[in-house]
Amino acid sequence: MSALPLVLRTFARRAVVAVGVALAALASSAHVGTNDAFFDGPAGPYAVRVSVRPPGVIPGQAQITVRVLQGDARRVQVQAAQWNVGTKGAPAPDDAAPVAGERGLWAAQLWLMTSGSYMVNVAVDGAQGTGTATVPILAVATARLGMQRAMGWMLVVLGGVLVAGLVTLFGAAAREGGLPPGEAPDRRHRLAGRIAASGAAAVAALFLLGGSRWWDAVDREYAQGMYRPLASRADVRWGEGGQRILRFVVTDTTWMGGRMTPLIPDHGKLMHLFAVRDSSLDAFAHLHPTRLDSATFETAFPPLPTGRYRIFADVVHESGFARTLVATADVANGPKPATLTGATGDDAWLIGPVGDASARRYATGGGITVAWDSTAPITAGAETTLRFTVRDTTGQVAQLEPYMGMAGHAMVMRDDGSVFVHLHPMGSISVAAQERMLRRERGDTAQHGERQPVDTSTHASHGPTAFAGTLGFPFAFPKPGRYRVWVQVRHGGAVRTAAFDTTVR
Ligand SMILES: [Cu+2]
Repeated sequence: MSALPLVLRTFARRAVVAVGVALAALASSAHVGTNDAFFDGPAGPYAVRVSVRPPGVIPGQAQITVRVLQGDARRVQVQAAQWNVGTKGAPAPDDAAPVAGERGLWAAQLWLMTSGSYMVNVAVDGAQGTGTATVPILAVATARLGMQRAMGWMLVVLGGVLVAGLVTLFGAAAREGGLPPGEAPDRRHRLAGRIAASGAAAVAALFLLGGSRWWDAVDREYAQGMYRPLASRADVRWGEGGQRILRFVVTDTTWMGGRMTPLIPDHGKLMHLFAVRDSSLDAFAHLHPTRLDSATFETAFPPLPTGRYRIFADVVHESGFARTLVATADVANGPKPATLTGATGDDAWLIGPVGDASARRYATGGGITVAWDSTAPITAGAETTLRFTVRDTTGQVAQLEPYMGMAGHAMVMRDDGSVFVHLHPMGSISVAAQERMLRRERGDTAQHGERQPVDTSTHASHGPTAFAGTLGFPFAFPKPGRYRVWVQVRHGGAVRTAAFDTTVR
């Protein structure tokens, strides 16, 4: 009989331990610190703004809002399809519900059953006909739900009552089952009752033990499937000819394990790497390393001052999975930076005091200024548009050239590095992921993008050749704190970088 209390005690202890971690969220997700997806663009004849907040636990429900900015929508439908299954294999679309009192705003929830890369199809139907937008999202488990203390104890008590009832039942049945009513059990019957009760207790104990093992196994499997940033490292060394070289290596074993699909270029580059001087945030570079082998990337390191740098490297897998790799690099023995800002090709950097990041208008040098137009206070979790106006030497709104196919790029970082997101006017989604998904929908099932010629058609060579100097980036800051936002545009052939500080409440 001693096995039973023991099992009950371990079960109770486990339930109480589980309580301690009410919701142990990981610090990091696919972008760093947030996994929300924003898309601003066309759905056929309609202009829509789609936001998708994937669940932190899988299976879970993604929260979707669709704002029809232009056009008269009567019906909005949403559908989530896994990247490798496509729309054909996906569940039927769900109707989004119009949000009361909000014109053109629709909301829906979609179940995501397994982790991975999904496309969310948003179909709009109305006065202008029908149109669809495809938004790539990532479903990754970043949190683990614990049991509430009261619930744990309630289950322990209920389980105890059940086991006690079972033991009593078997004991009574063996002791008194064969006796005529009113007759007291003799020694033999009492012994039989005790044996039956012990047997029942032993069986119950085995069941509890098995259940506990199963529970642990499921929990372990979930924990293993949780998203975690891949281990990477970076260093800066002197190369030949006095040029500093940044090397970025993905050291995680899963990277080489063959479980991931190959990388595809985004904006024509396999990797977009950002280096930010730690804590002071006063030196910034946006670089594009080339790949030496499957796990090693290298690029020339610009003349930034010495110090410790946080490195964020964006890559996109063929599955549409866009991830940010994180590392730190110590830069020693640097030259005294000759210029405070510079660019070669698509790479650009900025050192501290070019402009005043605490002001609403930033002078990037060369007479080009960038102003942050929105003045309303920003709250964590609230969807917003970061609006900027670029002006040229004459004070007029500048005409911008495409910078890697886009009117502009914005990088948002919390001062402690716990949030880092790379945005475009079309949102936070990866264009490469979106294009790959649309192409797969059309029946292009090439699985090994790596062995295909590198796809440089990715809107870098076609698409608009000029943009107005007014930019809007849809975003929601995931948590309060102090942030720095870098905005990059191309004007007169040169990449210009502006920096802004902001506090999110
Ligand atoms: Cu880039």
